[in-house]
Amino acid sequence: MGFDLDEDQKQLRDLAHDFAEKEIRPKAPFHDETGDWPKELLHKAYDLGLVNVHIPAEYGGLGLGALNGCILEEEMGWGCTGIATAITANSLAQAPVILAGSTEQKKKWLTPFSSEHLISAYAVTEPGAGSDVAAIQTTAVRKGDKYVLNGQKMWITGAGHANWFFVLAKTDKEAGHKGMSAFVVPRDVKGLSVGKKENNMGQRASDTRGMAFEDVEIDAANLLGKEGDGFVIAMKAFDHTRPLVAAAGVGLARAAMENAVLYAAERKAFGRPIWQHEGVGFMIADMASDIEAARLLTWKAAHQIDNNKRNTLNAAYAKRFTADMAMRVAIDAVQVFGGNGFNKEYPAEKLMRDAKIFQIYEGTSQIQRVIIARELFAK
Ligand code: CS8
Ligand code: FAD
Repeated sequence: MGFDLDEDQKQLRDLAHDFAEKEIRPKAPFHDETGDWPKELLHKAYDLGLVNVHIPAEYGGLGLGALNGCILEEEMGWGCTGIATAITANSLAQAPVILAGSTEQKKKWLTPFSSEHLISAYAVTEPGAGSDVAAIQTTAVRKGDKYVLNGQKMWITGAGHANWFFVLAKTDKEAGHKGMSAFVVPRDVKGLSVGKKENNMGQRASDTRGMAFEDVEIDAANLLGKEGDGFVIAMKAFDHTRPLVAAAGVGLARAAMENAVLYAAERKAFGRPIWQHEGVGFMIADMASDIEAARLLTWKAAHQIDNNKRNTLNAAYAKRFTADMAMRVAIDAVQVFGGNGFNKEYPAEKLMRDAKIFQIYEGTSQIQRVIIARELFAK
């Protein structure tokens, strides 16, 4: 077992870091202020090969694997997690196709990403059901060689720009999670509407919207796996994407800590730099050690994917620990900055607003604990 990155991984990290420093960071305040979609940055990231890296090589991707994806994601998250989420959300919608799609489906839905800048979005959550995925109400009814979808989705990242959606719907309303099926829904189908961009607290560069399906007809060939497989496909996708989300949280926490270190070395109180007051120095020592721990948990969860091991427990460890850690570190960074921490001219307040969503999306911190407890007691 080694903890050092190999030369290829270092190059990947440096490429992503350079992009985050020179391209993402300078534009982040503008996108935070306006909520504008960072289209230009997405295109640049695409041209540099920083997007869709996990698509297998036989379907036109780089097939870089989960650990490499996390290395890349941490740097982008260090740049700005709103922009990083906008850039990376494709991977969440693509994961079910990679995991459960037939060869034909993978060719059809994944290969085009290699020649065009496309967006895909993952549509599971509904106005009435987020944590409780089995309680969604959207239905898909088979009619000949079509399915007809009716229902609503909420909080769908990238929905305003997506070319296609992964959609979870009920094909049997009486069968609980066993009555759920997974579909790919192209954007340009009749009856599909996408709402306004939500005005969120943080990660404001990212696009989140509600959606509605009114008698939306899609080809039956767009069903992933079999009828009834949808819930497990969605869960397996989370196992693959939660480490990625955790990696972005590590990047955010690192940015908050770096800012806190610089400020605490510069700012004086009672005749010395504030870091030399134990109350401040210890806060920063906790930040540094928690970030290190979060990265190791994240890399382990990703390493398990790359080694074909079930990682449900470790993905939940990584997501829970990192989300709570990033929030705590960002709050403490505001504290280190004192009054300046509360002011928009300084970096800490944005990091604190951006951090909060890590405890909510991709399964809340409470849901990660539910998963951890169930996995432990199942043993
Ligand atoms: O409902 C589950 C859950 O995970 N809830 C959280 C929902 C969530 O995470 N939503 C996120 C939406 S997407 C988002 O926010 C994107 S943000 C943008 C970021 C982009 C960056 C890339 C639950 C609470 C864990 C479980 O629900 P239950 O209804 O209690 O189901 P269970 O009884 O646990 O399980 C039912 C069956 O499914 C099987 N299962 C469960 N998990 C797994 C995994 N792998 C394989 N199979 C799984 N992980 C389980 O074994 C049960 O099988 P049975 O054979 O039926 O007994
Ligand atoms: P609820 O499920 O109503 O939960 C409310 C509170 O109750 C939470 O604190 C929760 O932890 C707690 N709670 C619920 N059940 C339990 C329990 N069993 N034990 C303990 N506590 C519990 N979804 C998508 O499908 N695709 C996306 O791309 C996407 N992107 C998002 C982007 C943003 C910016 C946001 C805000 C959300 C996004 N989501 C997306 C939805 C997100 O995954 C859900 O908001 C999240 O899973 C929580 O669901 P909910 O909002 O319905 O809260």
